[in-house]
Amino acid sequence: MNNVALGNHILVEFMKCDPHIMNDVATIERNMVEAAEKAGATVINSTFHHFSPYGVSGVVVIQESHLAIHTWPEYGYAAVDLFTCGEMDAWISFDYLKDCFKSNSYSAIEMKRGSVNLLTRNDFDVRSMREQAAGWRNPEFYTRNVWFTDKDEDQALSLRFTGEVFYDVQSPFQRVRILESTKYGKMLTLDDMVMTTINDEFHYHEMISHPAIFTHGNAKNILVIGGGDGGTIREVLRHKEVEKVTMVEIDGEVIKACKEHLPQIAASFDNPKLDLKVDDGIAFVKNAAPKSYDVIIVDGSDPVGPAEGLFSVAFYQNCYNALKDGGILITQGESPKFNQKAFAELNHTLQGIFGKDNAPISLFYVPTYPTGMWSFQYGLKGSENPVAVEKEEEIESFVNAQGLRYYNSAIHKASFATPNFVKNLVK
Ligand code: SPD
Repeated sequence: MNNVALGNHILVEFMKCDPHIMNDVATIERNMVEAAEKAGATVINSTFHHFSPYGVSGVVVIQESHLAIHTWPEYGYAAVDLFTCGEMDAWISFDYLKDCFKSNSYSAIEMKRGSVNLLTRNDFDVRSMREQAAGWRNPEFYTRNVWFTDKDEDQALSLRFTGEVFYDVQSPFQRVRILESTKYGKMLTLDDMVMTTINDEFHYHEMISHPAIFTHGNAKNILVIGGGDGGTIREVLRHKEVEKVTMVEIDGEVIKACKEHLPQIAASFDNPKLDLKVDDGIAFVKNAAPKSYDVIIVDGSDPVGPAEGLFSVAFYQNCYNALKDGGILITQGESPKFNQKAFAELNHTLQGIFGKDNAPISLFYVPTYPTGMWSFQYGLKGSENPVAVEKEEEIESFVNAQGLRYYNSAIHKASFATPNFVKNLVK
């Protein structure tokens, strides 16, 4: 009896693996490609995807078939398929991955696939098929398809990234990474959330700084809470009237990562007007002298992990106290389309502290944040009204002199126009 098979399939259970590796899409992709190559396979393509907050799925297509993986980091588990044809010994890949994933318990079942005695062979014109196949030959380098996803339970934004990881450190507060997206260039991520990318950072950093400073008109003493990538202080320090900027960032790893890998954003850490403190911004504001700042900018991350306290009533009450009369607070306000609850609660907090009509919302567009629609929220400790600012010429000459790419005098006013659904959310 003929028991020749077309393929060999090893179904692997890797258990008790390192959970951090199981959640690291870049490392898993590299290990899977290496596992294929070590067994002598020719890699054609790899497609890997990270799911937030955890899990990785991916496949390496090889000339000899494929290697696939699905991980459950929370269980330290990976389900791996090693499907091969021809002479390739997939057990070499198995041994390699077992070590890479630090699996302390594993099992495997080997199956023959496509028993030739059960199949009927069709006759093709082999010559013309070979010619056709030659036209489809893979480029010299295999192609990579690795995705980073920022999402909640219902909605996501995915960016394809090159697979290169420039920085990856678990700080006492969060996982700090610099990855490289194919469309938006290098990017900073904190705990799987996109913070900023080289190609669209100016949307955020120009809009967190200039409208508030122009509205104030004479901001000399500015406090920045968070902002570790340096983009906000870069923009603030463009204003000549600013005499001092105190920046309080809780995580020194963010500053280090961005200085090393995003120098275009982290461009102003050497400015003599800057007083940089690596410290807890929440405690700093609590202990700040009353009425000391003209403008307070809260450039924090989302309301999970170290930034959670940046969304509390106590924190904004302390900011209010630390602002001079006529001072302006501006804070990263989340998205009315992605996390409506945090967005609306923050506005209610600001209305409660600064007054119902003193908590305007500015909307702007960030392509790399989920839904793209994002906000800054204000607290006005005085009668200044950002929409009533009549400084068109002054703003335009600043914009031209500084080569700004998002902010201008029309955007200044227009960003405070809110759609009806947003008005209803914060009623
Ligand atoms: N979901 C993204 C919220 C971004 C908050 N801060 C970004 C830091 C840019 N300086």
